[in-house]
Amino acid sequence: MNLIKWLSILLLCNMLCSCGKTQQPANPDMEWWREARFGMFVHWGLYSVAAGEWKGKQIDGIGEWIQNFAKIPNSEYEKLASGFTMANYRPEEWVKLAKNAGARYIIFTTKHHEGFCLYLSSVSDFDVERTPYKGDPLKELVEACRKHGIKVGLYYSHRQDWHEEEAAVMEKEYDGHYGKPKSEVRPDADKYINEKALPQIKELLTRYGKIDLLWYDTPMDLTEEQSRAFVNAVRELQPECIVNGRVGYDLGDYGMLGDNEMPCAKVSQDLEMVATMNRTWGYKKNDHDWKKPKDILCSLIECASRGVNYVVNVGPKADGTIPQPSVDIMNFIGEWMKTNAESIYGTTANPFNDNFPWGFVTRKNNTLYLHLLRQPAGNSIELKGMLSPIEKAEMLSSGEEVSFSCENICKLTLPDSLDYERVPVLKLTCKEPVHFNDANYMNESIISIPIASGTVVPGPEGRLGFSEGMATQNFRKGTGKVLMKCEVDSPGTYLVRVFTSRHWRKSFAEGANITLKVGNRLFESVTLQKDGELANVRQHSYPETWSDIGTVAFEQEGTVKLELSVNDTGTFNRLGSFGEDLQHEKDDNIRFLRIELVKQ
Ligand code: H79
Repeated sequence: MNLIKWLSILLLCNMLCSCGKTQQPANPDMEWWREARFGMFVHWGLYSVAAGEWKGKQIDGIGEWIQNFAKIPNSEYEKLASGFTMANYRPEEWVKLAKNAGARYIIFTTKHHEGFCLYLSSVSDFDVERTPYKGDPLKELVEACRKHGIKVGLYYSHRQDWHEEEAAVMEKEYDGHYGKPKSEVRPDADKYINEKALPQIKELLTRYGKIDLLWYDTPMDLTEEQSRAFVNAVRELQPECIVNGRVGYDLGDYGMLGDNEMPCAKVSQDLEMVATMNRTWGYKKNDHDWKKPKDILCSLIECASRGVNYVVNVGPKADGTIPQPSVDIMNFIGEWMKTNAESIYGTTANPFNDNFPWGFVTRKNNTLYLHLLRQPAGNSIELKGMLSPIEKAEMLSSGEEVSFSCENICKLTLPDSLDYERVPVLKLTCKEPVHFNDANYMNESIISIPIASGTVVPGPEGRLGFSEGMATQNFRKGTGKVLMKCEVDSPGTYLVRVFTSRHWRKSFAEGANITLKVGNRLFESVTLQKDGELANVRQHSYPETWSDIGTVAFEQEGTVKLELSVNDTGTFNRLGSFGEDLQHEKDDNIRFLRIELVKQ
């Protein structure tokens, strides 16, 4: 082949490759994000000035929604800007707080639903220029992040903007919001998107250097085309920037969970859980309902054990100080991470199906990390699904060796003096990448069977599935059944306990009715009762409830099959933002989490 021919082939290849690139921009590398596992959210805006109070009245609900909840007209809401002093704003201190806690990225609200920009925008004058602060808080924060090696995530509310009439979402509007009656408001989402939202995204992605993550929120009624425009803007300007799932239509680089929605089993895609430390994202001076530091740490661990990133929120006050309980929580996590971070960063989910009663498991190649939330019964742990011989067992923080034996079953005997308030981590090293059996076994008298460990058989009216957080979805009469199994190694009588959860705006459904087969025992047409609700970090967002439906006796050891179907989803009361009953509705799904067989 002559040189000219070679060159023309090369040229052609080159053209083809570059064409391909412009048509289909490559997805960003998720490496740093998967490795990170832990981030810090910052909600800061004019709502931080109101601090949950309007005209001397406490306003219920999440603080950053105060304009909507208290029906504040823009002309009045704008006045909050003069109180947004940021007088004690020390971005480097925020970044150090995140970094010392072990967070690898920060997500900062550049514009929340209120429409106010926490940076100097040329597109809108509803920005920090209206405050007493001289400077660009975003620029300073980004610089501090860079200095300390923290990745930069920007929150931008791309659909809701209560400052712009064009962006009006009619069901949320009130008379006088834009200085005129609701009937005269004329929304034009395209105009808002083209003239404010997209130009501002462009500002954010061109003025502050490298942005690592764009965090959109509440896509609501956007069309797929509109959502796509928000993704494309990022791909064009910063192709390495990750886009979160809430951009809409599954177009982001990872999936989405609800606010404060903890997954209930290991997940099957990249996911991130965002969580509050109390009941609000934006600062509220009277919200003292703080989760305990250990609970927040355990949420981080639990998320990691499901293969999910955990992003915890702080809501600074208008002067820039972060509430002390939040600082204490971050420091508590940091103290733990100092010696245990290896069990979080770059790990993947618990390889076993078991929900261990003593805590959570993460994994990295040849290593398993057992996070001990409480002392295991008998001070020992049996890892029944473990197939790889253990080479070494030690406490991660101290290096203290832990004795074990792996004959039939791997059994570990823990040191006596562990402080479970500090969540010790047991590190198990194997010679080879860990092999395991994903059957459901009994631990401490409970066989815990995640519904997501089962297989789905579709029904005449469709196919039930699993939500991102691995609760059942679309599960009602006619959408099929779930087949599960467990291993019974101790014959006897077991109580059958069914766990479901609900959205916090729904009451527990009345008349939800299921059929469950456990081995040879058939529980036919059982109406679920609320026999108890767990008091855990989920109780304000997706409360978990159990129903005891009866007992079953196993005469011998062996594999037991289970089969679950729904006869009726029941009805629930839709609760308003403030807990009031709004309407009575038929439910369209039962969110099953797991079944427990509890040895009697
Ligand atoms: O920024 C935080 C929240 O303000 C934001 N996402 C996190 C990260 C968020 N905005 N909207 N939503 C989450 C969905 C929730 C909507 C609700 Fe409501 C607000 C439910 C109750 C109050 C709107 C008003 C729907 C019902 C009443």
